[in-house]
Amino acid sequence: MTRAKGLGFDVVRVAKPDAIPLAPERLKYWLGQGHHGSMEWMAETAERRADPRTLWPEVRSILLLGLNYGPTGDPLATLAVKDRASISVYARNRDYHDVIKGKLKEVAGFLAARGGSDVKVFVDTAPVMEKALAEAAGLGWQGKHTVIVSREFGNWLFLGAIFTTAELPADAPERDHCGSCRRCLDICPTNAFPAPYQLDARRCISYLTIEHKGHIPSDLREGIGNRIFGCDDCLAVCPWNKFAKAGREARLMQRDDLTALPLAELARLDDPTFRITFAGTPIKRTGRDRFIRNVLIAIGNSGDPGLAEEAVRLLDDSSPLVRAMAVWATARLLPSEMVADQAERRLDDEADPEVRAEWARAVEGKFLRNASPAGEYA
Ligand code: B12
Ligand code: SF4
Ligand code: SF4
Repeated sequence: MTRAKGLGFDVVRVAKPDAIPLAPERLKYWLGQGHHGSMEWMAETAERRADPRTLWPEVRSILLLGLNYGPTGDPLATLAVKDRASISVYARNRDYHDVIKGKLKEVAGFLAARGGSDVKVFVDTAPVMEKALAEAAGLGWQGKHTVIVSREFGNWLFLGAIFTTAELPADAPERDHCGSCRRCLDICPTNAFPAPYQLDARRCISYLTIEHKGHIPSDLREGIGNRIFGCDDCLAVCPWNKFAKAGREARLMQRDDLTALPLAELARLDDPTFRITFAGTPIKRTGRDRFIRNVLIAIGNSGDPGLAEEAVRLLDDSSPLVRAMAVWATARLLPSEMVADQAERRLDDEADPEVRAEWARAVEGKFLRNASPAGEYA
């Protein structure tokens, strides 16, 4: 434990592999509702994910480690600056997977050498229900927004797990301290919680802007605002953050140059400049096209006609994902006769059916009235 803390982990606790008896049923229910959306890997790995002993039959104890990444300022401050991009706190510097994996390997190596046990390390890289196990180990409890809340660090903990064949004494589980609070549920801009403790990922901005590879359903675009990568709203409003401290891992501290980037600048990134700008961060993994799709949604939500020229320029992008959102953003910012003119110039050459459908709705003025049918790409 001392070793883990010396390496920068803020909390380390132990759970037994049989400590999450309710998890299999709850995971099954979540998948059954389709709440995982297009994250098929969640369904494919369900059996191993539901029970650590299926993933590794020899496991006897699981160390759950938390690394505090508490922000220094108000994480929601950029939401009000409409011509700037809001990037989630967790993505404002190095990819946490890389940072935590290295540290986990060091702790695991130490454990293995000291006790002669076998070990395996996991941070979001294997089918492990990290949150349920962390609650069982007493790191915190799964709040109504489903994320682990700690009485010491609030919402801002990354989780990692070390499986070991060593028999270690288990820690006591944490109990739920949400009480009658429902701040996280009420703040969600896209209504992603069908009930407390349940998240429909298909409506979550984090899923839509990071995991989802296709077009973003039109009824959810407005709620995204200027959040171009991830979302922190439900985390940031939790009253338990009053006990949070700023994170001390330098590689995870926010880079000021990534905190409020101008949308106009981001809209101009081509593939090489995108890769250079976001090298080493989690953002790089989405690829340029999905990223520009998100930036165009923010442009469409900016209400700033000065940004219309960026959207118009991207109407001729080689990616249909980008063209479709350029149509939407253009239709939100330009008067209808100008939208019709842009459509007329391009429709003859537009072969992609989804971009054509987007044009059809734009010309009908549906986006302006925000009356397009829900979830046409869902
Ligand atoms: C898939 C995934 C996502 C998906 C789905 C999120 C979700 N809630 O499941 C998406 C892309 C939306 C996502 C978003 C985010 N994620 Co994510 N994600 C994961 C991942 C890979 C798996 C989570 C999982 O198993 N989901 C399946 C469902 C079934 O799990 P669940 O919601 O926990 O289900 C429980 C509850 O529903 C509960 N339950 C159900 N009914 C009831 C009833 C009652 C009464 C009670 C008490 C409980 C209860 O029981 C279920 C089982 O425990 C984990 C890493 C990992 N391997 O664990 C990271 C992880 C959860 N993500 C993380 C983070 C940081 C985020 C974001 C904050 C990123 C961002 N800023 O954009 C957001 C937060 C959004 C949110 N409110 O959850 C961290 C959370 C750390 C923490 N402190 O908890 C993790 C653990 C990664 C890590 N290693 O640090 N994520
Ligand atoms: S991360 Fe944002 S969109 Fe997702 S559930 Fe939380 S508040 Fe809603
Ligand atoms: S905001 Fe309130 S309901 Fe949500 S996790 Fe925090 S304490 Fe629980």
